[in-house]
Amino acid sequence: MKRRTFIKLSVISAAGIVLPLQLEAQTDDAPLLKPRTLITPNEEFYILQLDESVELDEASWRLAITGLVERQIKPLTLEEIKTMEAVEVMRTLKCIGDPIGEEQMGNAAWKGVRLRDLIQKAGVKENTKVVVFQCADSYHTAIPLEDAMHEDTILAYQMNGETLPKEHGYPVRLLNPGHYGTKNPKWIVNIQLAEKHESYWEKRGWDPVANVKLATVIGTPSQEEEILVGTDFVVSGAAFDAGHHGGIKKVEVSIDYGETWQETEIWAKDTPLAWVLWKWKWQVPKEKGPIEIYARATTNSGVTQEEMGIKAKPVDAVGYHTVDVKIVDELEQTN
Ligand SMILES: Nc1nc2c(c(=O)[nH]1)N[C@H]1C(S)=C(S)[C@@H](COP(=O)(O)O)O[C@H]1N2
Ligand SMILES: [Mo]
Repeated sequence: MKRRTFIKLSVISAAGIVLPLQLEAQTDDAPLLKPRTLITPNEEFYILQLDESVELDEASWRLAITGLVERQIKPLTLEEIKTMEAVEVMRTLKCIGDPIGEEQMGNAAWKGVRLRDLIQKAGVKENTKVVVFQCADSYHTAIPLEDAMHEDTILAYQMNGETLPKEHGYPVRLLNPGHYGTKNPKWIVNIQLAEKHESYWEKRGWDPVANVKLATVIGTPSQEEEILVGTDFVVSGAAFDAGHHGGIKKVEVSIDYGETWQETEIWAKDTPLAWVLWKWKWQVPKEKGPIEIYARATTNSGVTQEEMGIKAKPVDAVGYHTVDVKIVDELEQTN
């Protein structure tokens, strides 16, 4: 089996402590797992946006910092931003609006600058409460000033070692730790300091805070998959708490409706701001029939996911992800 190597990153957690890195994303089951790598390749990273991707070109693009600033500064070019101190982080992005288990979620290594370094160029007037991002596709969203000034809040121009792809916000997008995709705007053209702002999705009933909720997703098997009796099957997936509960401590699986739980192996992890990947070798029963697989995570702060799910709006769905499979004595090749 091919061994995979990953970029070494120096990562600082949401709490500001430097974390020991564990980048042992190597496994013999790799082709059977989903997700199959700690870092999602750019081509496989989910895309979610109001409309088509915006095509911006470096020559004419500028980043303006306006509103309650202390000094009017000339809008910045990408070149100028790239001369600033760069930071590299690993971050998982997740959409707020997905049903349990159909998570639009991906993990990448990003490079960029700290947002606060940019904001400080213009200075912050005392009455500033929020930082508003105006984007080239007419999307707009605001985050509290405190979050904007956090050292982990990054304006990224690179993704997995490549120039930030058009689909993911070229030339710059925000990475706002602990928050759903809605608070990670792409194609930013204007950063505005303000007293208040009602963002695009808030106007449509979505949670203005958008803190990521603890969630576990089962990647393999898939819904309604047929599995052969008496074989070994690798159940796998991801879990993520975006650092809100100190990261994921363990992930468990149940095949008896939550009566008993089996601890899985966490085979890849990094910072609490990135997902953990888990797998569990299941000895499939010898009898045919339907089976429901449950998965749940427990965090380092001792929180365990609960069974009850709630539907999307105004916050993301929470609860177990469950997958129904059929144990069969013969695998049909035809469907
Ligand atoms: N400019 C802009 N930024 C945006 C959006 C958008 O529609 N326009 N969608 C947001 C949503 S809802 C999500 S989940 C993430 C998805 O980021 P990705 O497409 O890079 O995965 O982008 C966010 N940033
Ligand atoms: Mo989203």
